[in-house]
Amino acid sequence: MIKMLRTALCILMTAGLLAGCAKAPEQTVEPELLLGFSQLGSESAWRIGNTRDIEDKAARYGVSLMLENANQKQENQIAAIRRFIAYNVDVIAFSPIVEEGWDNVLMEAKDAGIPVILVDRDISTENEELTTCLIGADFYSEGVEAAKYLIRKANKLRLTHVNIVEITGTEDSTPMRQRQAGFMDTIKNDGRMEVIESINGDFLKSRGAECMRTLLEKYGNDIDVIYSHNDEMTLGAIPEIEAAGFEPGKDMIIISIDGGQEAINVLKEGKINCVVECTPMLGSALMETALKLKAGEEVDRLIHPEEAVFSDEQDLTQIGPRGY
Ligand code: GYE
Repeated sequence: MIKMLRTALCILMTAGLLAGCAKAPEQTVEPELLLGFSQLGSESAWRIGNTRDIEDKAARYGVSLMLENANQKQENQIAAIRRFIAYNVDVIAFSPIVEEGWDNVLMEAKDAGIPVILVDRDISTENEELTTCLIGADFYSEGVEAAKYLIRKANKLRLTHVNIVEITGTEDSTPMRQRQAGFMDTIKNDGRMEVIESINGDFLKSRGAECMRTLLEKYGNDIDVIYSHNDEMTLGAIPEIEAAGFEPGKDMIIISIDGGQEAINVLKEGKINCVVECTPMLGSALMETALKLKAGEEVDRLIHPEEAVFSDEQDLTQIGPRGY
């Protein structure tokens, strides 16, 4: 469904009309920029916050936004990009649900002369020319930060062997691949660390709960750590851990990624030990980049926002409202 924010459209009346002339011609001034954005879905607080931020910033920057939500389906995203091309938008942006399978539709955008911005997630392609840039978090370093926290925690608790279960995000998506890679690369030289199972939770709360039930049935008390690729799955897993008679944050170390308000509240309660921040506030960078492309200016190939780590090592009262 197309949602238009015609924030920059204004109608100038001619001097003739102002002078009271009956048949004054109207002159329409096109908005400075028409941006087509395909959002991948609404699976998490992160995603909803990201969509809201992009809508807000479009309004603030005077950008006319055509927003489509693909409801977690790549085919819907491809169809949306085709509609943006047919509509002849100035710039196309999209958050690819998975990395593979975009070359054909992006070639169509290129042939139509429409620049494409990747938002949040990356694609896998041989042809770098198909997109202009990526605006999104450094997921690899988020995985590294999660692992570094775990190593510090294991040192502090003097653990000699650590059984980890990993609940991963959407298969073949950039955050799933990179959060896993950063984490694995960082723990691999620490002989105490063992990932006993990686299970796919698709970034969804319901799947996080299901995965946790399966893991608890299989390993029970042997689980020392849950490394979850996003807050939603973590929030789904926690009640399952409690229902199985364990205390999350004490009997099991819980590490999450995103840093949405709900997870930060649970971190403050002591049921999550560490949350690596991933900010969804990409709207300003997106609008600025799209305006530059429209003006024919060069843009940076990669824009990573700054991100923090929140954990039980800090004074958590200092964390302000998260906004997502
Ligand atoms: O971590 C998760 C969302 O791509 C960074 O997608 C994003 C991830 C985010 O559903 O909550």
